[in-house]
Amino acid sequence: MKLYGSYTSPFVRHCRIVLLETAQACEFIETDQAGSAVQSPTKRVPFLADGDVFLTDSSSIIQYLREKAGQAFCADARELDQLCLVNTALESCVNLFFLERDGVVIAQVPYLQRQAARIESALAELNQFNLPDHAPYNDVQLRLACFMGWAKLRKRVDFSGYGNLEQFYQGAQGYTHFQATQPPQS
Ligand SMILES: N[C@@H](CCC(=O)N[C@@H](CS)C(=O)NCC(=O)O)C(=O)O
Repeated sequence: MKLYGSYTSPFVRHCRIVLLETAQACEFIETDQAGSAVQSPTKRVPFLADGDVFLTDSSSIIQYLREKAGQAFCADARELDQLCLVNTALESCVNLFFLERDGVVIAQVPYLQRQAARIESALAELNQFNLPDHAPYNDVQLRLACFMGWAKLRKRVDFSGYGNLEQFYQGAQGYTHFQATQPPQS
């Protein structure tokens, strides 16, 4: 089994945590944008190859890894919806990051302002969640922790108004597999 990704991607980090939690052997192949552009139809990381199986989204990869280990991914539609909410905010955040890096001024584009507003409204909703302060974490919580770690690293979100999320993140930092997958801090 081979997982293709970068050490900074929050989507890839979640997959790496699940690999550690399920103790499955998997080769990690560091892949940049040029690599993903030719190897995956999404032109993004992560993607996973395992014999005949080729998966191109972190959520399907995590479901696959959990299934292989005899574990549940999302327990029900409500939990899946929570995961989608975290993902919606995360994908908007990542898109705005790449656009700004390419010189786009978010404040000048109404649709991008909508994306920025979506991130804040999703965070306000996530801040209302009942979140644990230590492991075990479900995949919604792992995804949220990966999102927060990435947003902090890239200085994309001011979490000071989201006390519950901050408290949750402090707890997640004590989780061994979260620590082990920390992105390079430079
Ligand atoms: N929905 C995808 C999102 C993956 C994603 O956005 N990956 C980013 C890295 S954090 C990427 O490869 N972006 C490159 C690009 O958009 O060109 C997933 O969950 O795997």
